[in-house]
Amino acid sequence: MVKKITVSKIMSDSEIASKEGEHFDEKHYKTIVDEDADVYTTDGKLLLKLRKKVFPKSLTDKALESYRKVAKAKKDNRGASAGKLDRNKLPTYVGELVNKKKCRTGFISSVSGKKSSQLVGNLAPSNIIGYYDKIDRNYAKKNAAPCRLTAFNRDYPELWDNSIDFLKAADRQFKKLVPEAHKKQLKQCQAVPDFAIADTAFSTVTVNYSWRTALHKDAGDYMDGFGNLMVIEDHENPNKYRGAYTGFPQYGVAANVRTGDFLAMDVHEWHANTEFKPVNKVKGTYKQKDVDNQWHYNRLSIVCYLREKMIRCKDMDFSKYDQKSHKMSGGGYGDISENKNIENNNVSNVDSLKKNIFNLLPVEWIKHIKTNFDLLD
Ligand SMILES: O=C(O)CCC(=O)C(=O)O
Ligand SMILES: [Fe+2]
Repeated sequence: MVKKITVSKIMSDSEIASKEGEHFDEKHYKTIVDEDADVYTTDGKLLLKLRKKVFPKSLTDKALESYRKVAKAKKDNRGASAGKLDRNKLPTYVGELVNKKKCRTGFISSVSGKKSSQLVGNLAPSNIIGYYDKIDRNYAKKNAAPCRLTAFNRDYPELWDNSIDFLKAADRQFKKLVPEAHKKQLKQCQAVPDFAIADTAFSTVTVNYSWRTALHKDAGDYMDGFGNLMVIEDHENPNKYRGAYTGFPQYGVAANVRTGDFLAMDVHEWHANTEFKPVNKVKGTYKQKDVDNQWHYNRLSIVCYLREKMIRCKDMDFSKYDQKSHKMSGGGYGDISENKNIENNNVSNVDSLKKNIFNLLPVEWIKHIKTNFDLLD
């Protein structure tokens, strides 16, 4: 019999909502789940199911090889989950801040000196792969299809393909543990088969590397579905950790998800990670900023879900859109200048020279080049 735990609210809805973007440390939590268990709220709602060691190493290794690099690229659009604005976490192209909010801000570009039309938040080593349900901003004026590949799938199809068995295994856990939600999500997902991940109930995957999320609820995913989280500790990175539990602070309960484990979780409840606790001194060459922001630990986390607006592309005739626009994606996945440390021992001298030159360019230029020209990988 799997252990059953019942939890009640220790904070009111308005109290927890006021803490959006803030961190909750391990000491906040009364219960840390670290064994097979099902956790329900007192009103009978499923909060999480944890299952330890359900994925074999052969599958987690494949996913790790596929996602390690893309997960490390930093993005400025993770909103509240990236935490309260912190200068040391903002991209270098952000100059003076305009109309600053708790987790997002407008800004004057330090490159062009002009006010940007975008809002930014703290950088986070967190990226979206698989399929997406919004037009890429860069193609907005070009009659592009609303559903599309992400840049990772466009640029690294072989890495993507190599991870499908892992995603299928995640889908089997989802089906087994939360069958009703899986059934609904599978039907909705497979209604748009071009943008479904194989025969699973997922369209999209978020991959995070050494990232401690601040208090947030996930957005943009199918409301009647359920969240699926896996962790893989990167054996090529010696910076081991304890902690970084996935917690529901309103209920005082968190789960220790480690390599091979599966967590079914209600991502529409407030959640956040506890602090990373180092096991050893920092090993390897990292920029001070990476260590300051704790982006050096070996925790890869993977969230699988269905984008809720993908259904708009059911039976869509893509011929009315610009040719192949649904197979395009702009932006690339990397903020290259933030990722000089991405190890790539196989690049030739010319490639590494090219990379070094590009790394000297302002980030906005790199983004522009990556978006509009097929020059960079
Ligand atoms: O890594 C984790 O434990 C949580 C990740 C998460 O909540 C997210 O990516 O939205
Ligand atoms: Fe989340």
